[in-house]
Amino acid sequence: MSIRSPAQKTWRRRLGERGSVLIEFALVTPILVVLLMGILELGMAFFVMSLLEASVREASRYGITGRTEEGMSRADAILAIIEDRTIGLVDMTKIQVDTLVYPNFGAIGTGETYVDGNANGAYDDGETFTDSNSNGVRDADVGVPGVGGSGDIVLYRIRYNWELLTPFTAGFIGKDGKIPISASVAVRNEPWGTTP
Ligand SMILES: [Ca+2]
Ligand SMILES: [Ca+2]
Repeated sequence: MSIRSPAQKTWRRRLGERGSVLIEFALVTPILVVLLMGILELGMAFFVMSLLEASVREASRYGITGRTEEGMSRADAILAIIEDRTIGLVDMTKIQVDTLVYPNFGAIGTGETYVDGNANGAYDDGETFTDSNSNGVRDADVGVPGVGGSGDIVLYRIRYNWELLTPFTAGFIGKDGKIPISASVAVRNEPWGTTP
């Protein structure tokens, strides 16, 4: 029979405590890492979102002036502004930039009016509609693609799927490893008239 001194007992107890601390640490560390990665991913997505919002505002500020750059269409100049303001973080081949012209601010996001013949609350083929943009089909959005002329109301809209940097966080953030981001701004073009 061995008799342990009080010092040995304290030592063993401390070893035991240290062991359980190590086990707790081993259990908690992966959770902390995932949590940290999640925070970093969300932070990055918010950063890209703020860049996209700033870029769409900047693009619209250029657009309302009606100014054209040498050898570049206004639409291309708008894309160039967005590319420049997103500091290379956005894949310009995957971004969706729409500029839509509306008859008034209230029309933004509205569809062409129709008579709901079968009263199902939705437009169905064959129901009568007002073809306000004269393209022969009923549109769910009355906006006409384009950057607009003098005094026109234009909606600038960006849609982008930000890809997560760490695929293992996809389990609890975003959709299929991506975070959909959209930014839009509606402006009225300055009345630049026609050049004499
Ligand atoms: Ca209907
Ligand atoms: Ca139409």
